[in-house]
Amino acid sequence: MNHQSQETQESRCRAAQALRSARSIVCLTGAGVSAESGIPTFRDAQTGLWANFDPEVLASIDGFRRDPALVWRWYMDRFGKLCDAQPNPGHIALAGLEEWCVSAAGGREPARFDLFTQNIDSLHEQAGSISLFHLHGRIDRYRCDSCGLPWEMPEGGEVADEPPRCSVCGGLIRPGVVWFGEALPAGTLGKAFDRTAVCDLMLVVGTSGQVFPVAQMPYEARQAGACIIDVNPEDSPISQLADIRLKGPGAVELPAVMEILEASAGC
Ligand code: BV8
Ligand code: ZN
Repeated sequence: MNHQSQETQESRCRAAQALRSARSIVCLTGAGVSAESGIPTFRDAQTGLWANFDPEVLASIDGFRRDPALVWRWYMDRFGKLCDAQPNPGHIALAGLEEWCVSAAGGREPARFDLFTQNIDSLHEQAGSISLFHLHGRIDRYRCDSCGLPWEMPEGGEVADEPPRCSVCGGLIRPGVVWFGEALPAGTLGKAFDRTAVCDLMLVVGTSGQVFPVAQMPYEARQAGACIIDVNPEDSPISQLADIRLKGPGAVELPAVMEILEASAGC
């Protein structure tokens, strides 16, 4: 085994040992965990029709108010791409890790495991994650921007080129996501920071750590004395903070760590 892969294997072993001894795990995921499902990350260069648009403008309340049809078309385009996406081995490994933690596998005390995602896709649900919380909403939920009345996307129906109108108040229908400049759902955000304050391990997968207040979570976990594991092929502010770095794709690193955990033979 060459030096680089030996180092990688050692980091995976350290991650497995940290997970094995943790009693209260918080997992935070970002767009990178869905990359191997073919979903461009939030800051991947926008392509095709959207190449000249800044996602932070399109994903903002100001952007929607300024040009609702443009923003609506961007979400319909993303929603269409998401419909065919499948969970990848990274999503599946995280669902397996949750089950391993709570089932007290390996004769250990059960551990607490909660997954907080910034992603608006439902791939964690499809992979089987249970204790799962969406911090930035979901692209498959819609509501009236004025009165909040939920709105159902018509089954297989043609999607209009501009936002439909609310049947009750005539307001514009919008995706149930949290836009820049909007508050996150208070209950979910409160739970995320409560769990962060008491966790003894935070597993961060596929986030550039640029969007607040969520990006604050690893810093608060560190403050609370938790071990930070970062899974990302690139450097990020969180990888600098991490105690253990798995420098690779989630779809490779997470199954590799699960394999070591389930072998229970240690490293
Ligand atoms: C708010 C939903 C207040 C929509 C998104 C300080 C405190 C509070 C707010 C702010 C603050 N400073 C600035 C702000 C304002 C702003 C903000 O953070 N701006 C940033 C740009 C500086 N925050 C807000 O506006 C938030 N609201 O605070 O409101 C308030 C309070 C009361 C009343 C009114 C207002 C709202 C933020 C939420 C915005 N919505 N998404 C949509 O998706 O369309 S955020 C968007 O970024 C996505 O959700 C995305 O998930 C999220 C974070 O990005 P990442 O997930 O990290 O994705 P990214 O592409 O950046 O990185 C991917 C990573 O994966 C990379 O590192 C890459 O290397 C890695 N990767 C690639 N392949 C793989 C991989 N990793 C693993 N495996 C691989 N295969
Ligand atoms: Zn309405």
